[in-house]
Amino acid sequence: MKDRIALQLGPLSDYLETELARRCPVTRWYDMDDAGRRDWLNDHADAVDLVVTGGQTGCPDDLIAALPSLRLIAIHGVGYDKVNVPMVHQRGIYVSTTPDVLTDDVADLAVGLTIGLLRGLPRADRFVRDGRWTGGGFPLGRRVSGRRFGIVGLGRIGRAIADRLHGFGGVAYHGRTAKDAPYRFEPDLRALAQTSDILLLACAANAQTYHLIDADILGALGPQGYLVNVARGSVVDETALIAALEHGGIAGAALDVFADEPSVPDALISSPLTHLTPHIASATIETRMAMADMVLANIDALIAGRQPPTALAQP
Ligand code: 8YV
Repeated sequence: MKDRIALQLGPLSDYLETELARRCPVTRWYDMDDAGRRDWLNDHADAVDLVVTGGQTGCPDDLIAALPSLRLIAIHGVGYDKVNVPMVHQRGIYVSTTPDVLTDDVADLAVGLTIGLLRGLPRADRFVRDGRWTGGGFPLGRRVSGRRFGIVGLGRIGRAIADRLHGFGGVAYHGRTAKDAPYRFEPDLRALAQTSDILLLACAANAQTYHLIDADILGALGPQGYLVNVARGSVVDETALIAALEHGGIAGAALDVFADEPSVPDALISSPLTHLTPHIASATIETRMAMADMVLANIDALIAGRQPPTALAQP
């Protein structure tokens, strides 16, 4: 039987890389240039039955098409927006993700970003470090408790955010359907934005949610409203967001995800109204270990000829 080769599309933790290498030969796709990739595929394409990738990296269609023996795309993450799932499923290829284990961390970061944004924590920290405290007090922030929180997408992560923010104030949510949850469902996103002080994005990225938050929704959120995004950059029209921040259309935005990671528009970096983090919502030692173990469990199942345990359902 031919050797299985795993194609690794982006950097992974040392632990996951070590464990992966114990199971099969691994090739780092992201270390090769275009010519190197072409040559490598000429010699090895047929031997690749596994792709390991991150949620924000996914796997491009042309690479999938170039791998005739591919059997599993193991995503180290919960988002599968960068994988053409219908195309992959049509070929009987599994796509696995790492659900549940990252839910709490992502929800924790959403709350942290909310507090950081309204209370100005990044700037307050810099204020102390720069020795400016002796020259006077730090400007007042805005209160978090008692606010109206609007959550877009009440899936696992949205629900965990809602359960945490319920301790701070009123929670309402928008999604395709009402969920069995003790929070007010708002079928109209514009109305949710209008009646929320803080709009938090926790929906999946797909064609329906692409630029869901546009100039109109930001206008409904209004000059006193804040946006928090731990979903995907594609959910927000970044140009409209920048315009809203520049013209006082909204009060501020906390963003863990961006349209074109890892590049972040200068206008967001230089804005005094933003709180930015580098896509770290699931990035804790504990969660990344659990995510790695879940990726390995899916690979082990494939090797043993079983269905990967957290494979997306095939039609
Ligand atoms: C990770 C993510 O940062 O779960 C996702 O979809 O985007 C994040 O948890 C990423 O997948 C790390 O590889």
